[in-house]
Amino acid sequence: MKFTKKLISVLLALALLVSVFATLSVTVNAAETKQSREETHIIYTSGDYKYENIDGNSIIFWEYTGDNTNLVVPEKIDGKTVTMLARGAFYDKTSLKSITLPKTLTYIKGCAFWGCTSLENIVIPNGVTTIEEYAFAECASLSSVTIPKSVTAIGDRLFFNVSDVTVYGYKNSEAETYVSNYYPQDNIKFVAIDEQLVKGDANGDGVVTVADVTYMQLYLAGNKKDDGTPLIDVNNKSVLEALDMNGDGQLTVADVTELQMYIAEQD
Ligand SMILES: [Ca+2]
Ligand SMILES: [Ca+2]
Repeated sequence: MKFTKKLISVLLALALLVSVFATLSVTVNAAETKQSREETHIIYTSGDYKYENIDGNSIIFWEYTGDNTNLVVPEKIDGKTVTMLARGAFYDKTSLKSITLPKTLTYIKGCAFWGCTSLENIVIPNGVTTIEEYAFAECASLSSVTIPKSVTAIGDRLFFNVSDVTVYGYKNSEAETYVSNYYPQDNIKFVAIDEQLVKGDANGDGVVTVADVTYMQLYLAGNKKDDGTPLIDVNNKSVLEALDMNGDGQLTVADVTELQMYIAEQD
């Protein structure tokens, strides 16, 4: 009885050790993972693409087997929508210099671009929610990554063994938080993308409505914000451009009229 108990505890300890080791090797060696993962998944081939069929409509982009330098990943393969990049999908694609990812993408698994040593920049499409750990590890030439607001989860050590990367993203986004907490700090920086101003959106709420007409009229009447500054900062070039409806370089009552006409046309 005692012996059995001891044996069980030894076995448990061994199992724990094995599982810890397995986790480590998954994280560190994407190539090994790739071989073992195909055994438990049914993978289809379409030209240079391999994919896993999830539900008959959506697919996981499993692997790219070509060697293009510039690649556009399609939104659909064999009529099915690409929604996810598999673990190590572009592992060691050393010839890949640029890649355009489909707008349909929502999830990027770990180590997706591990070892893409020629890849210089990448734009993550709006709609992606998660980028898992080590996605850009060992991407020696990578200089910029654009991360949209839709990304709300980013895994550990995205830029493992990569230096001098600029992450372009939005203020107060997960990308900004991630970069500010990143270690080591010296090789990664965050640059905020200017919010695109909507034509005619005087009050800056993202939509153009009659409220913007009123706001512009209040501005022209000399109303100020609580802090004493004008309601509209016409010294900000992009603000002026967005609100100068007739394009004469000034903000006047003529622009209010144009805005009213513009809104009437939209309805
Ligand atoms: Ca508005
Ligand atoms: Ca004007």
